[in-house]
Amino acid sequence: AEEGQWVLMATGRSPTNIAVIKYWGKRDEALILPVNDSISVTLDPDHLSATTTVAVSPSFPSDRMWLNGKEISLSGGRFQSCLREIRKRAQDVEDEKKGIRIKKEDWGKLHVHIASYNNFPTAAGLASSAAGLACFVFTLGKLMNVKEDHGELSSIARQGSGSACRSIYGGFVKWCMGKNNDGSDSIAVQLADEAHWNDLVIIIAVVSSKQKETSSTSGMRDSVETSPLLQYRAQTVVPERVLKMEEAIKSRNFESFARLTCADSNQFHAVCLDTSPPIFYMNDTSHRIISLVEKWNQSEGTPRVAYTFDAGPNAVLIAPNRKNATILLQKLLYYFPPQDNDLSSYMVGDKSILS
Ligand code: 2P0
Repeated sequence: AEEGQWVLMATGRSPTNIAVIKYWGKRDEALILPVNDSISVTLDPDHLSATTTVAVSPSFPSDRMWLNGKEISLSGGRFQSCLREIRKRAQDVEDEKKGIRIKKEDWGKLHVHIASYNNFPTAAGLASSAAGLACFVFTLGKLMNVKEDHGELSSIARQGSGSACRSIYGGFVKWCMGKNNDGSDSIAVQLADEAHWNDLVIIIAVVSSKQKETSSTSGMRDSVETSPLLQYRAQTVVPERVLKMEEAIKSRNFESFARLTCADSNQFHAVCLDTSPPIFYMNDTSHRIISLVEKWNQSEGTPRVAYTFDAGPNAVLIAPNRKNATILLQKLLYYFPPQDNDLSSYMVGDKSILS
């Protein structure tokens, strides 16, 4: 490269995460501060993850971003917040091989190019913003030699998309809502690492590949403004449930884990129904999957599998082991034969492998 034409790059990969205690509702829209704690499982990066390359060069006249090869606008406030927060913490960088030296005060003058890919079709409605924003913050931090710990990075990712703060860690993660008005204590912490309870198997049943009709951001705003159930959930139900879920995860108590996961998914969707106008994320197929699992669990007297649904109709099913996952798959294939076109695909794997 000519003098001043150098390019410095960093690449990172972040998986998406599935909440078992749901985040739904903000107490501060700008800083993205939630009304309750949430807990999630981070998937293996080989599946449902974002890979992002961030490049910086004096030859870039502006910040630009490409998602799956298509340029997208960076004008939204959330990306800008993450970019600003990382830039503020940038340190000196020296690459002797390339003869590049960037002083920390010079980062403000340099523009970035960001290229991000999801390894799962975005159209399937599963690729959440969580993996993308977490990856962007983490990789940009690496490029700019940011020294902050994971907690601080999670707080920056949170400002890109709430659920993104949980994807900064693998394993089981809790997003603590925090008490402060400035968001300084609204961070994610790891409850248990990737190796813990890795015989769990996660199956994602893709019920619909259509984009959801109500975005999470506007849906939860409406819920905060209109749902009395949301207030009760945030103040009374979740605090106790979070403690029980932490205990269930720690002791690998699948029965408790499954009961709490299903109950919390159902309450989240009840809050959606309690919203005015009501929000319907699940469809008939989702409801049939719930019935199938509930009947099976009840006939066995103890949960064989847990279900949870996010802001869309796709089912996330969690089994305690391969045996139960296999039986579940047989049931799904029997009741939802692939030619139905109802349930278009299954993704199977343990919590660290989805294939
Ligand atoms: C969750 N969801 O805990 C919940 C459960 C969907 C249902 O986090 O506005 O994309 O960017 O903070 O993080 C989806 O909401 O919303 C979400 P913003 P986000 O995973």
